[in-house]
Amino acid sequence: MASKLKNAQLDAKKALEAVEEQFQTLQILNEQGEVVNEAAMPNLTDEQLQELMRRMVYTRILDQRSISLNRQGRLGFYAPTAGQEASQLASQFALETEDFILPGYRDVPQIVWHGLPLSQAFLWSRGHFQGMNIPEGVNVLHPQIIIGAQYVQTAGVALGFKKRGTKAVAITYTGDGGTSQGDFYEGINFAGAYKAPAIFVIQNNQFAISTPREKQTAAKTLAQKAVAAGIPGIVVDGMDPLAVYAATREARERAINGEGPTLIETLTYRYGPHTMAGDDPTRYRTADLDNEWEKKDPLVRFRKFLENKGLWSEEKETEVIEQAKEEIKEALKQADAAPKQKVTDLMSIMYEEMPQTLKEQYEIYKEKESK
Ligand SMILES: Cc1ncc(C[n+]2csc(CCOP(=O)(O)OP(=O)(O)O)c2C)c(N)n1
Ligand SMILES: [Mg+2]
Repeated sequence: MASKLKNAQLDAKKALEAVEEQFQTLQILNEQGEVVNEAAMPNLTDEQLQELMRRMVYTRILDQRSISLNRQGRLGFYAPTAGQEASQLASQFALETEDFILPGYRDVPQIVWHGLPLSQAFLWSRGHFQGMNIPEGVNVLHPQIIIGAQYVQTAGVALGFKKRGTKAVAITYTGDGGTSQGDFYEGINFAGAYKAPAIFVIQNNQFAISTPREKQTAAKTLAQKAVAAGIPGIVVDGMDPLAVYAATREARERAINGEGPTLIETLTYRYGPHTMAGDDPTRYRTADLDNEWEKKDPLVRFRKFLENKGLWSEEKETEVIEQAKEEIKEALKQADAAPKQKVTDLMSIMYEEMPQTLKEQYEIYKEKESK
């Protein structure tokens, strides 16, 4: 009896190892910008490849400007994005306009490239209600601060698409830390059970604030968590825009074809602090680790790849940088022109029909604000 149990334990361990071995990392472009996996190469035109690079360069500038604006007190909440451009932008690039993005707090670039005016992203950062007033036809929610909550909402949006027969997907993002939350499991499980057209992205940037990935879970990969939900999971090199694009595009096709959700783990790194609210990464990350990841930089490898094809140049890049700076300046001007937020604004947008208790307070504040 005892030995029988021992064998069963051995088998369970073997079964786990067999599962874990399946989760190899998909890479198409190596650190030198060379194609190492021709078979997985996505079908993108030269113009599309250039556009993806343009967006990555633009977003790196947006990150630098946002950090400095935050330091000047001209932006509020900001979670830096440098290092994560391939993971964020190549996954958004694989979507269609009708697809719906449910972002986390670091995922502002994806919703901006999906159509949210930059001035509104700035207003969201400032906590201004106009930042959350998403224009008609822009299929995004404002970024979620509660870790993992967007995973459950995504299952719901995707199920809505399915029930209405809408050929669109709902995509969401969380971090490595987010995969420890109950909402993460509830979201992928529910979407799996109902074959909802969802794409769940885990941006594994190796740290949840200061908690390293190894302390987060005993699982060898985060993508393997898909197995328990009965859905496909894949690990991709998150510093490789082509791998991220290919994996997301394939997930989208499966979802649209009624085959249900996919979980994608992108291996990536944030170069900056967790947020601009006082985090100091030198207290939990070594310079060696930073250097190791900076060598994998998505812009560097994609630039090399495009230059080799004669599709990118220094002049082109300078042009993009200048355009980004100009547009950021203009968007900031627009954000500055928004009316000062009043307490009555917050009350009046909260309810269609205001409760009596609030109505009384509303009148008090209206009176105060009129002075
Ligand atoms: C439910 C919940 N618990 C805790 C927090 C505080 N918090 C904010 S960010 C963060 C770490 C998240 O790390 P990860 O998911 O890896 O995302 P990253 O910031 O690295 O992109 C925590 C614990 C929160 N916002 N929500
Ligand atoms: Mg993280």
